[in-house]
Amino acid sequence: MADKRLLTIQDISCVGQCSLTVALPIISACGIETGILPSSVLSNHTAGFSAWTFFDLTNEMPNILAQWKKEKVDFDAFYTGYVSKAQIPIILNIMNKVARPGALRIVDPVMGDNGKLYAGFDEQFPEEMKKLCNGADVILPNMTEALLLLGQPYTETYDQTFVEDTLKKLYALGAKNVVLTGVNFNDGKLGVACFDGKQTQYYFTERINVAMHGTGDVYASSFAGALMRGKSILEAASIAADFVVETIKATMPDPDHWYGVKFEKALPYLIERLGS
Ligand code: PXL
Repeated sequence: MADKRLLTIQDISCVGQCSLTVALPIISACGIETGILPSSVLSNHTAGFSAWTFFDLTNEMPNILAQWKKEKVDFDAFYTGYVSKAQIPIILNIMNKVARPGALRIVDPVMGDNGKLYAGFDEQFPEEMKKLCNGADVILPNMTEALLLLGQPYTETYDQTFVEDTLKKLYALGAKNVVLTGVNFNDGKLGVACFDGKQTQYYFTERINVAMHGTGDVYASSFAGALMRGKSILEAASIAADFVVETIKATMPDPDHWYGVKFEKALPYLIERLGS
């Protein structure tokens, strides 16, 4: 039996500890072979740096697919992150063409945070992102992305009824499971809400009151790795939440480290949590 192989599709931000520079090491540390399809190359990410270079790799995607088809390359899972509007139909095609039977689709609808779209994404982007969510096995939006997908205004405060209503609407976009991240009821805890179309399950950790960049990518990567290691959705969601807390704690002593989290320091914790 061939070992599991995952393909992650997102940008290379050369510096900044997000997207592929986070996903590749984390999923590999989980013991899962990780192929990459870079969607673009940036000098650094777009949150906090004053400027960046951007090289679009959309045109290379069909060439890579054609070559993979020749080599009979295929995957047990796909995990998508930061991609552009024009790439979504191409990615849907790639996922259809190089999937092993039963391949999982894990979609992190990376679009924004704190109520705002990331620089470079336009108002039409969420409409296209819905197409990637439709048919996914798991989607992992934060509250900003959830409300962008639903065309609803952003809100900082909400209650359990609002969260569960949001989960139902996200599920109706055509994903089998919804993992809503960054859920907080202003009670000192931060967590995730998982919905499989029947029940909602929550997992909370302590809320550390610092905003750190790249934690969404660290979360989705460790979730994908744990899921591929055979954990259930709730287990993977919980392990990923605890891992993110460890990465934040590893970063906090160094206030100069503003652009990302020191996830490297917490990899032994993640490996330990996954067991043998
Ligand atoms: O972490 C999400 C992300 C990924 N890639 C790039 C980004 C961001 C968030 O700002 O700028 C290039």
